[in-house]
Amino acid sequence: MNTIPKTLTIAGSDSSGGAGLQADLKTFEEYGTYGLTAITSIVTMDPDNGWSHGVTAIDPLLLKQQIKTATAGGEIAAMKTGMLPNVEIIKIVKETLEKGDIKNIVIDPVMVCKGEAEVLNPENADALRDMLIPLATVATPNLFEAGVLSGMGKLKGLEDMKEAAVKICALGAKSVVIKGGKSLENGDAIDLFYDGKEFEVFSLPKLPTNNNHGAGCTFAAAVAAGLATGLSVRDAVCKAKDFAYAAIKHGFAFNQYVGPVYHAAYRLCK
Ligand code: PXL
Repeated sequence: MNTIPKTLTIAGSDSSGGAGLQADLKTFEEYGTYGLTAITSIVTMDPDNGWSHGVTAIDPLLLKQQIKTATAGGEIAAMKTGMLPNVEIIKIVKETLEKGDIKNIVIDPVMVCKGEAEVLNPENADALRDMLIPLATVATPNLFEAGVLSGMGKLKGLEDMKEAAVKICALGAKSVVIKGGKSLENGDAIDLFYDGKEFEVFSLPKLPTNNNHGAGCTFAAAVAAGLATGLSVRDAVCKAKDFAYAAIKHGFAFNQYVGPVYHAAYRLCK
């Protein structure tokens, strides 16, 4: 029997390779899991226009067919969601997860691409909150997304993060990790984990680099892969923090506009 744990990402494609399902698949591989994908959207970046992003949603029927394909091989040990470009697609993901076959569900509530100020689609945030957060084994919002999901707006420090974490679990997520990353103005790169009962702060020194494109996707994918390999949620989050930290530390400049993380760094760059 094949005992290699399977991991599925339902996410957007980032042809520049740092974020999206490319980040997820590379991370799944690093953890020794067998990665599967269903593409929700294709993101392109234009070097002739200041790296402006274009997001093209996949036909919903095509997403359904991909999910059918990816789930046709038996048990999936863990899955994660990434960019979900519209409410119809969020609904398809909800219906997939409600079947109950996948036990470990990481909801990464992607609302913006780095460097793009606009929220992808305002009604998406409500649909993510109402349809997917209640199904999450663990939700992995960044600081901005946690502010939106909790209805608190801009989160300014650890106390705000704690309040937001409680509110996000009250929406139905079993646990949440808020990726403060380097977004808090003072101090270290702080991530806050809350399992519905207790808080745990994961803190590492901020790295002096802008080459961190894909860090959020990589972190969430690492949590999913950790769960797939049998770690507890808390231990999966702890290992994911180290995995993402190494990936950011060894990020590189792809061109003048973007610097992705290096997904193999945890294994290769010690
Ligand atoms: O980092 C957010 C993100 C998620 N998914 C895809 C992306 C991006 C940002 O560029 O392209 C596909």
